Amino acid sequence: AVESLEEGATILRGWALADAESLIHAVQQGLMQSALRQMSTPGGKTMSVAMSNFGSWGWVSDRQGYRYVSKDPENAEPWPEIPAIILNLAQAASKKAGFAGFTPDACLVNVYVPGARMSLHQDKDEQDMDAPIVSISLGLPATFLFGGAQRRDKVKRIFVEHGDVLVWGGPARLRYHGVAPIKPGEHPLVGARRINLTLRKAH
Ligand code: MD3
Ligand code: FE
Repeated sequence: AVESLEEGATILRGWALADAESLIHAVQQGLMQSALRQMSTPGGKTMSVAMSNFGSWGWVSDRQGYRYVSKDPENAEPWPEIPAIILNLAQAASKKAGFAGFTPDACLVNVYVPGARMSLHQDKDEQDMDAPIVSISLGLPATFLFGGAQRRDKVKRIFVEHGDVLVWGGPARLRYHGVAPIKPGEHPLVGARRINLTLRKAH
């Protein structure tokens, strides 16, 4: 089912369900090369979400700030390639949502355990704000917080679960957003975790 949340924001419920096992397998393969790690914020706090990246560019955060880098700082190697199954799904979903020709060069892997959260922020580290962002949710469900153009704006809560794909672009691209603390639970394919794959055009 395709739902429009508002202009530029589309939820494709269950869009990734048929490929879920292959997606999870591909993620696990990539994480053997570039392992999950909890990054620090520029302010020195450790993020509750564990992260890694696939693609030509990977998003990192440390005391120096937020940026995209072409090599994993943990092993000095290029990040693993974006697995074809993930790339194809993101391209099909963005096309379905009205963004043809999306060519992501960055896939951020976010892994949440119960209690982990992501506070309200904007995604502003990419060079091409015309490209959408595609998010694939696997494992435990979550509540997305979808705000406005300013931090103080009212926030909508959107329940997302295993297999849901969200596409954000156009007027929704710079909205504040976040993830409420993940509730305890077990998912049959991934255990007590939520995996979010976020595909972007960084450069
Ligand atoms: C709405 N990740 O990594 S993806 C992030 O579920 C991030 O892990 C969340 O926000 C997660 O930066 C949410 C969904 C998302 C991504 C970008 C957006 C929603 C967005 C940009 C604008 C509005
Ligand atoms: Fe974000």
